[in-house]
Amino acid sequence: MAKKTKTSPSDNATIHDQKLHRGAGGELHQLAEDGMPVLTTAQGGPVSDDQNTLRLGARGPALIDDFHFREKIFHFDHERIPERVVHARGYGAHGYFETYESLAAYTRADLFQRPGEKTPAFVRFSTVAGSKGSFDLARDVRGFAVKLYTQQGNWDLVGNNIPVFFIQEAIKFPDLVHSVKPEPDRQFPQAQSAHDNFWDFISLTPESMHMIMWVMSDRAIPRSFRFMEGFGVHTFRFVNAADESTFVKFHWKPKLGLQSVAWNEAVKINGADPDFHRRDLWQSIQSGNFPEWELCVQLFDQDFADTFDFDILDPTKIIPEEILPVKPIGRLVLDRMPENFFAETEQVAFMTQNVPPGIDFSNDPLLQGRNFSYLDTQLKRLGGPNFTHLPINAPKCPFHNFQQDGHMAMRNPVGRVNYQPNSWNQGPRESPVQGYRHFPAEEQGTKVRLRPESFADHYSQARQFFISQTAPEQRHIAAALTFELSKVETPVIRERMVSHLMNIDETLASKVGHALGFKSMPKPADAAMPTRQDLEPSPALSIIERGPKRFEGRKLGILVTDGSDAAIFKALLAEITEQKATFEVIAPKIGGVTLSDGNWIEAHQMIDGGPSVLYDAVALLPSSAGSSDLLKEATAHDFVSDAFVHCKFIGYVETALPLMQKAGIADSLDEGVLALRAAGDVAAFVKALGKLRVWGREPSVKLN
Ligand code: HDD
Repeated sequence: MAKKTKTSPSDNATIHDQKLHRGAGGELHQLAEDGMPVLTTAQGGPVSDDQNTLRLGARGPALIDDFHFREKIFHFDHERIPERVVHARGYGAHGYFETYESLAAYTRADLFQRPGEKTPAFVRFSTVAGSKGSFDLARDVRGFAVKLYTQQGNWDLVGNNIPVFFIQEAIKFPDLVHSVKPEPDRQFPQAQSAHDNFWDFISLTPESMHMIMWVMSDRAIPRSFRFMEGFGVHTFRFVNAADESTFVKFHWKPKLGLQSVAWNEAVKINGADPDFHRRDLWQSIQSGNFPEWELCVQLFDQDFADTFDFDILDPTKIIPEEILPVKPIGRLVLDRMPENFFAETEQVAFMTQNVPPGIDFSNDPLLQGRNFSYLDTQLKRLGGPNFTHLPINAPKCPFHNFQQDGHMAMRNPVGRVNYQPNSWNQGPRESPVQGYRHFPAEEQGTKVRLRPESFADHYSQARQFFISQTAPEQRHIAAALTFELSKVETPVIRERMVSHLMNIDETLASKVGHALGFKSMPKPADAAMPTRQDLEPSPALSIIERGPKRFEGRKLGILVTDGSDAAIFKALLAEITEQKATFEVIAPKIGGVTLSDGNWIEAHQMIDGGPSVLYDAVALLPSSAGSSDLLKEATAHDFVSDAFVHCKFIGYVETALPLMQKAGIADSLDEGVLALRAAGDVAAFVKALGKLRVWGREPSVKLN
């Protein structure tokens, strides 16, 4: 029998003539002949051959003895868990929330007590309708779910990038979702609302009209998760140590300002890079440009609620910021990508009912229904009641209870006591002082199935949203409605929908009706509340009004060829870096190009793989010879003409003119197409990029 060799903790060792390595935890790893750890089964058994199944003779049948093959395939066959019934496609990141000031006057929530306090966070962004593998730039609501691991347990603020919702009642949620998902007989369209079932349901559900205005706006096609707002949607309560309640609405404001893409662009991005939003978040965090949002609150009391035009429990209504300003209370920074997508982003379980002491619910019927729903979905998705044992879902504060057993229990009680009260003076105890106290709201009434009358005005805020938009944004809403309804095959649904628009804005309705080819306009839809209020516009609702001042966080696409002007190229890079923006070099070959000064530069994309829809602005720097070569490339023409049509800023050198001619834009140069004659022109060009788009160009290119 071979003799065991004694090993010291840090040393490699030999047992039974095997090479061994002691790991960080003191465990011994078997090493393969080349020094790498030996491949093992899930039971830890070393594997000799992972290339061939065990069979009877080289050409014979497989043998049932092959436990390694059986285990490997068994595990593979079980890799998938059910995708989320909504918000299936998502992308998450870790970070922290930092409190600005003590909010003790309003809430006893521990995370809001001390200025500068940092609370670990995990955020998952998502689309709603598409399945897990769908594309990022669907016209859709974006989920904005935040898990804050507070010292008093996890707080999940499960919001969206739109502050209102389609329905007022949770009982309608399955109908809403069924209608927007692929139709059940044909199972298409994927990740799209442009089909009969969705618009049928919507046109029969007038309460959805306000949300529809948002979803048809550019809010539903954000440029990046980093450039969108988030909202808690419902009215919640803050409750302080004296058990006094203040109503609160939560807003996340992106530090880099708002930005969306054009629909024509979105459609092309989906083809060029279906992972556009994921890649953007990944790249910015990996490169140290950490996205940031401010958490802002609207705080109000019952007196305000009583005098406000709408019911603060109605999730289809906002409180305009001009009426009740938002107060910044902290910032959220995302600075770390998950190490494993499945373990973290897929298995993270958000639940609206996860609130710490000091945060409570209102009677919003949608919120109350949500509080009932989310636990079920996690049980279904994650397979058992112990999903809180998964590291991504476990609280980061100490926790103690007598819950035990069940599938995959990772934390198990030790000792005799697993109940209370007990005589053994052991175990955790409830604490009326420190424990969660529900706000003692006084409630009374008869049991009814009734929608309050105060929820009946479905058009006033829909109109307010529309009239708060700038002219280009209004054009986009009309174009989006026209596009979506053009995909509806049943004329009566189109008409019914336009009859609702008549109640929102007659000009919008007639624009859409005309674009759909209506011979005459339908009558306005019957309204539950016949008089529409004429609300003041709220400029805070416009994306363009809330855009950035600088090009920071955006990306310039620089088209180069061999012989491109090195001085202009270098000046561009310097200015872009100074603006804290990024760039990609697009070249005829991925191998890169040699600039006019003889220096070689690497390309990030070859022309076919880097269409201009992937960039916020473009610079055309081909040399004379390069430009004439690009004349033969369809994707090079598209690069130029798409950038122009999408109203982007374009910087160009003289030698790019033949290419611009070929792309059909050389004769329509405007203030957004800037000549880069010398390095000195570059600063002015990069400064102009902060405006992001030349919307004045839009009517001439008929973008939508
Ligand atoms: Fe929901 C997921 C946001 C209404 C039922 N919802 C889900 C997610 C977000 C929202 C962001 C994805 C969380 C993640 O990334 O894992 N949902 C909202 C908002 C709503 C809303 C802002 C209205 C204001 N949801 C809503 C209702 C119901 C649900 C009315 C049911 C009555 N939602 C669910 C769910 C999901 C979900 C079925 C699917 C996957 C999950 O929960 O974890 O339970």
